[in-house]
Amino acid sequence: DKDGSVGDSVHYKITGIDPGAGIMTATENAIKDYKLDDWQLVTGSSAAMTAALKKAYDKKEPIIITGWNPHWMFAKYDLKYLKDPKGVYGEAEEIHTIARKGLKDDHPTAYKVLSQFKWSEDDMGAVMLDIQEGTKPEEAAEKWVKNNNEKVAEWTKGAEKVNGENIKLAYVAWDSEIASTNVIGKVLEDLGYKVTLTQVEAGPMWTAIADGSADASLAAWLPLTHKTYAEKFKGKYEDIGTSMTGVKIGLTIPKYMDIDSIEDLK
Ligand code: PBE
Repeated sequence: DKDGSVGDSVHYKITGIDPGAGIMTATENAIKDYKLDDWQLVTGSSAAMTAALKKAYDKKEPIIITGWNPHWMFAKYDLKYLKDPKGVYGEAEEIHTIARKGLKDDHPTAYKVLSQFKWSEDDMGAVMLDIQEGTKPEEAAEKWVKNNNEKVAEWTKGAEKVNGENIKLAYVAWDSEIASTNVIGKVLEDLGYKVTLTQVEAGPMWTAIADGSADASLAAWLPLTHKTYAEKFKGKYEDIGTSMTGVKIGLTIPKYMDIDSIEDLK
């Protein structure tokens, strides 16, 4: 008898994001591994998910979403991850910078900056929150770059200015990657590049790096989140840097819900 259960209260739905996201694959695996047979992962987008979260949160209604850190939602709302005793969502996840083959020879300055790019959850959080509060991504990036000269100087150390060469960065419309891609786009622009930011789905993003139609992406989450993509394109891209460590994905709920573990969804 499941009347009055958590499942009942959310209609056995987990509110997800774009289908290509690694967290969606991980959640399908969680549904299998934890035997959540009645449950359904609903596809959408990051924006639709955070809108659903806001709507539920404002009314103190239950909701289960696919969440990740860094993300502004943890600053804005009191949320918690559901415990994952089976480790379906992985452990020490990192954000990597991936580049097309040949980037180092073709654009040594961009390659250098991209491989030296490294920042903290707080850094990214500041940009994300600014965007969330209505600032245009490119303006939020410009502001952050202006206010963080020292950090930017570390990324651009040894990088020589260029003269209008084109660089194409591919990214997915995840709040975290909108922030990082705009910031690095601005830094490369300041060094003299003409930068194009191309927003695509996760699969096409990896494909673009592998076939060389984009130069780099700051949106590779490894070792687990994008494992399928990394394996599929093995040998066809270069992993050139780790921009952040200690990131995380998992099922996320408001703290006012009184469950603690994915096991509690059964
Ligand atoms: N995310 C944000 C992505 C990687 C960055 C966790 C939504 C994903 O699941 O693929």
